[in-house]
Amino acid sequence: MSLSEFMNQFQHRVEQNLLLHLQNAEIPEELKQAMQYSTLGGGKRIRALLVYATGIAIKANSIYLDAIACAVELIHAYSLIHDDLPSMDNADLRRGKASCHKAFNEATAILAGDALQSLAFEILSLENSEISATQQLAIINSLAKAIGPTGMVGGQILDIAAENKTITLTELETIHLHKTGALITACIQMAAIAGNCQINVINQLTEFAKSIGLAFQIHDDILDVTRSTSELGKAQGADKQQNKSTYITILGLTKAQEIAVQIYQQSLQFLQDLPFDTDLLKALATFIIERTK
Ligand code: GRG
Repeated sequence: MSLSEFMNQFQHRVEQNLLLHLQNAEIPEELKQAMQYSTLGGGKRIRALLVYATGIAIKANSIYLDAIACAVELIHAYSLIHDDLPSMDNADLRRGKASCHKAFNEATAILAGDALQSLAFEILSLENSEISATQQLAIINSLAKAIGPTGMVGGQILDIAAENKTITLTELETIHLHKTGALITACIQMAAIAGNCQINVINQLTEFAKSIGLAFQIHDDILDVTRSTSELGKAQGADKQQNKSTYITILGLTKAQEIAVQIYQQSLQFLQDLPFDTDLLKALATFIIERTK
């Protein structure tokens, strides 16, 4: 399967599953509208694609992969809603349309984010005959850890604290690894757990994920200065406006681009000795550092 066939097929698949979860639940109308608005019909679905690409590589059961793919996209949508809030990045535009608090209001946006987060865990914890309860628990633990105080939310507070300050490259790497990398890493780890991988394989995939998660965020910072608002579907130059340190402000654009490529190449090394076909994962990694939005 080519990368574009894979992407089309599985972007559609996660979209359909998200729609089912959001349509069928009994949710108060205003909240449901806000949750659907921020989750459906937008986004590259990279996190879900990483789940499926890992699952395909290790031949994991696809029914539970659907639950994991939905969960990571719900968590991602929640993080974007909260990231855009006036008290955070104060962004008016997301995925080419008004951010959630602009389209609805701040209280609804906060609650929609909260509700998406809970829904993700509800879906992961639904009884499923295709997976053992022990695996399910490990998967839920992996996600909870990745997005909580020692993961994404921890990274977000470090990111806020670093505004208007000059920070070191190591400090910036720590922010990226937590704020963005932890969820990306969990996508791959959860699929690996669902596929009953041995610990050494999970560790190897985790190293790949950490590297590609870091390359993803460096490339995101590069796009912020090299692409237009209409190309990105979100405000261009947002990092500069908020006086944030990035790989570009610390090292300059050319060096930042070189480092993103180096980290991407390192990530591929971690796939080298794995005893299964990792072509889709490699192709997705390439997409991550070549994407234009
Ligand atoms: C307020 C409780 C509370 C938590 C907030 C906001 C937050 C926690 C964490 C933010 C983490 C965050 C938003 C990271 C963003 C990383 C990033 C580059 C997002 C863009 O991802 P893409 O390009 O987006 O995959 P699409 O739109 O394609 O899905």
